Formats: sequence, structure tokens, C-alpha cells
Amino acid sequence: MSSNFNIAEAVENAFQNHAIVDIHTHLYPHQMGPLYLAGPDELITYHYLKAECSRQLPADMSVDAFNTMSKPEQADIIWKTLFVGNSSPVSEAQRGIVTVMKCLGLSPRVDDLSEFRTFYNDQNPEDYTNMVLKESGVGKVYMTNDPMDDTEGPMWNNGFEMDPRFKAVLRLDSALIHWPGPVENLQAMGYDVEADLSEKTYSELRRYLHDWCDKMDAQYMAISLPPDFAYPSEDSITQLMKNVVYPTAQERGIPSAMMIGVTRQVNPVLRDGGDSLGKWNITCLENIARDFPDVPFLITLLSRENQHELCVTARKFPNIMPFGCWWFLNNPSVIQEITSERFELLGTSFIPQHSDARILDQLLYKWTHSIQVIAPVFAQKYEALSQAGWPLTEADIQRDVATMFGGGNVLN
Ligand code: RAT
Ligand code: ZN
Repeated sequence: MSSNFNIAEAVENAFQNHAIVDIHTHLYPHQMGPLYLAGPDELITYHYLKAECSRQLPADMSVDAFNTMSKPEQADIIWKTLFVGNSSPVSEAQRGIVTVMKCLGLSPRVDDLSEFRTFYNDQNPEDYTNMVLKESGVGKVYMTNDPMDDTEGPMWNNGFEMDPRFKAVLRLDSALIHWPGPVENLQAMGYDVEADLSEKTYSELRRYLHDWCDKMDAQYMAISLPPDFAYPSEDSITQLMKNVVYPTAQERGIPSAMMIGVTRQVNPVLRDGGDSLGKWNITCLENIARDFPDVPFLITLLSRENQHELCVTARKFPNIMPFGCWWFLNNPSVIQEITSERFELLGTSFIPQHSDARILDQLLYKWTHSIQVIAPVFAQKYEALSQAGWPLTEADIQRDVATMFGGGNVLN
């Protein structure tokens, strides 16, 4: 039996009719001043493009010399190297710029950024935000909020007018990683922690998490971890996750998000483009999920090699919600594969994608590109289900898309 409607069209309609909840970004509303990033100079100096440009820099320019330049100068070099030079901008990040410019009505095959800059300088941040969210089909974005950031911390303390479409997420990296590195900063913020991982330190850190979740109305807590993060282990970060983060998540009834597999600064000269990845030992996740069955874990792993076993582990533990095709996985060939295997092993119980956008206008390509790949996978799975004899309706498809791209019943 097959359905009496066109499944591919119904999937497309469902994507058009439902606003996306983007559960992990580095975006901020324009009310947060310098944290709001948009426009050509930010887009072109995105760290993905910086890393790609470093492979093709002119022979007389070192990465060190590039690093000393101003942002517009760097943007000009990247533009000349990747978009005007002797190669086509086919990488995912490069094609993204082409998509953004097309969406804004600009021609991408130009010698410099002057037209784009003039266009952008005429935009007002509020209208621009509304336009970008509308065009990318995004209704809500989750931020990455760090109280220890010198720019951001004071904003939360002083208060600002919050755009309700931007949701807070308490980011934990700077407070917990490389312990006892953060001790001095935490003490300066009024938390009586010490280098020694004592009961008092744990309880002060839990107070830090509660205070800041309250202040930000944080919807979840997030941390990125290296591939050698182990559980159980006597390592400081493991002890902090076990005695501070997971119990606080449990007490507050909010998810603990772990983004695992990043090896920071393998090539420091590339600065924010210098991070890489490694495969994680999934047994650690089994141990964590078993020890904290009441904590919802939002999990994304950076290595492709971990994706299948993440699906299998999520089958065993209902408190694990896999999400997104993160960073180096956010490429069409890999998204296609990961989305298919998640459907096959988990049904609809996963969150297919997040954008990780750092610059507002990136939403215009990150979501279009993802949906171009994900929608056909949805259509294929529904087609197969219908062929198998399931009397599928358009409403079924709309419901699934709305749930899976609406925070997956964990967030909203
Ligand atoms: O994808 C990225 O832009 C990375 O640099 C990281 O921000 C990563 O997503 C993270 O949140 O650590
Ligand atoms: Zn991120």
C-alpha cells in the first residue's frame, strides 16, 4: 500500500510550516551589544574559513602575519584567497557564504566585499534579526552563556532587555575545565572554592550553578569535553561532573548537555580555528547514564566513528538524547549518513540538527543546507514505512517534524 499524497512534498511542507528550535548556537540578541555578530566581516572571518584559508595563503604571508591584521583586512585576504583566487568555493563553509549572499540578493562572484559591506551597513539590527530568523525558518535559538566571560558576565549582573526568542544555556567550560585553573575567578565572583576538591568546593560550585541558572533562566547546562574524558575516573573534571553538574541537573530537572570529542588547540597558531577531534570511549556514557537515570543527557559527539555507537547506547538509556551533527560533522555527506542511522535505530527520538551558528546571518545557510539533506532522508523513511503498509498521513509527518525540530520533547 502506498500513501495517497506526495510524501516528499508533505515533508517539505512540514519543514516550511514549523519554526525550528535551534538548540545550540553561539548567537546573542543585539541587545547584548558586542556579543551580537553579523555581517560580511564576521561571516568571512568565521574560524572554519580562517582554517581553510590558512591552507592556501599567498606564499609571502604567514599565518602569524595574518593574525596581526584587523578583522576587515583578514576578511579581504580570505575573500581574495577562497572566493577570487584560483579555486572554486566548494567546501561546506565556503558554499555557505554563497548561499547567504544569494539569499540577501547579492552577487557572490565579485572581486571584493564592498557591495556586501554597503548592503550590511544599511541594516538595522532589529529588522535584520527578524529577517534572518524568518528567512531561515528559525523561531527560537539557544545561546551559549558564560558568566565568567568578561563581556557577558557584567551584562547579566546589570540586566538587559531580553529578546524572548533567545534562550539561555549555562556554559560550564570556563568554570570547570582545567581545575584548579578557574579557582581564582570563582573566588572573585564570591564562591568559596579551593583547589582541593573538598565537599565545600563541590557545594560552592553547585551554588554557582544554581545562582547562574536562576539569573539566566538557563534551560540546560552545557560543556564540551575532550576525547579522553573518562567516567568513572579520579580526574578533576570527572569528579566535578559527578559531584556538581549531574546532581544539580537532577535537582533542577534540566538537561546536562555534553559535547564530547574536541581536542583543543592542536595547532595554536590557527587560534579559534586550531581545534581538532578524537574518538571517545562510549562505555563512559553507559556508566554515566546508568548512574544518573533521572538526568536528561543531551549528547553530541564530534567523531564520526562514535555516531553508530551513540545510537546504540541511546537505545539502552531513555535519558540519552542524541542531538545535532556537530562542527566537523556538519557536512552533507555525513549528515545524510548520521540522520539515516539515527532514524533506523531510534525512530523519531533524536534531535537531528542544531546550527552552531556564531554569526547571525549564518542561520541563512546552515539551516537551508541541513534541511536540503535531512528532508530527503525523512521522505525516504516515510516512503519505506508507507510501502511496508503503514497508512501514513500528512499530519503524522507534521507532528514528527514539529517534535524533532522543536527540541525533541526535552527542550522547547
Ligand atoms: O562549532 C564551533 O564553532 C566550535 O568552535 C565550538 O564552538 C563548539 O561548537 C563548541 O560549542 O564548543
Ligand atoms: Zn558550539
